[in-house]
Amino acid sequence: MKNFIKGLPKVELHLHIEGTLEPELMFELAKRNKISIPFSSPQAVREAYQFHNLQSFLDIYYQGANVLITEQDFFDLTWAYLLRCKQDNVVHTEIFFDPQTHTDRGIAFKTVIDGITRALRQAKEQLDISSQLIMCFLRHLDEEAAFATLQQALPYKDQIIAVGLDSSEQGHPPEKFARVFEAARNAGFLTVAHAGEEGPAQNILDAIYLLGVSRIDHGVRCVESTELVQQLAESRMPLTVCPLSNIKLKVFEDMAQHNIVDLLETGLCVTINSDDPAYFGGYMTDNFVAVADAHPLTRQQLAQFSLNAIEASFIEHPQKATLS
Ligand code: ES4
Ligand code: ZN
Repeated sequence: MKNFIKGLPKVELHLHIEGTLEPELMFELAKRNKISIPFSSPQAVREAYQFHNLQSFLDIYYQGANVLITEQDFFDLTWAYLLRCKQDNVVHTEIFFDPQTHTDRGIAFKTVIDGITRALRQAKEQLDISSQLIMCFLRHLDEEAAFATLQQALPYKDQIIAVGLDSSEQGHPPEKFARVFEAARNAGFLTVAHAGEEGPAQNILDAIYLLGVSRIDHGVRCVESTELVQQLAESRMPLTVCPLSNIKLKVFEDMAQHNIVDLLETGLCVTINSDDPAYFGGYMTDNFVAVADAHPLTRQQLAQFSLNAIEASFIEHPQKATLS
């Protein structure tokens, strides 16, 4: 089954580029930029990755991003991820980036996006991997900061297909960003949002109705409302599920308890994604294998995850034409 999974063409729809920073590259960039980090070795960094919930992860994750300074750093980060995509036969990837994590440290928006998009262009030419870029707002920051970030993105709107919403879900519901998402949609961006990861099923409904999203990121807590599950199945609203992430952040006790296979069998458009692979112990193939090891799955079902991801992707979306 491992070989079948490895060879299966895959599409990734939920990947934070800052979450692909491997400890070795973190050390290399710290050295290159003369930044001190509170770890003695890459191994020590890995040992510190013991999380008990989303917030305990985010605290370490934002700290890790401090080593990213130059356009070359963002290129190197993105290129390393794209080489991993090639190994895993990921043929298309839609990548989140969090500009506020960097602009709040004095790094220019242009530095971040130029480095990332240079790697994406090179991947198209040299690796035959296509991609889209999704800009996320940090939901623990205020609406005004999100509006300022949207403003900074406007000159780059031909390079950004959608806006998203990530960071701490608890205490920061979708309604906080209803106006900025409306402005983003009016500017021609598609929208997505993390919802129903740690937050309640209501956040999924609010992301759909208040933020106008085309996909729900995570969404696994939809099962708390049978009516919502039925609605998601009928509308084929995609859920970008991240199995290893959910185990590391204790959303489920173990992979056998994960509901992704139930959701697939109920007819939802569920997909498998790696989220923050450098922190959660695995890229795309690892996530597929972890699910298949814990649940009996046919090859047809494994392939269905890829078919769902193609259906859910923003590849050649007609709305793209309105972005330029
Ligand atoms: C994230 Cl797993 C997860 N949830 C919410 N926000 C995030 N940012 C990076 N990873
Ligand atoms: Zn995520």
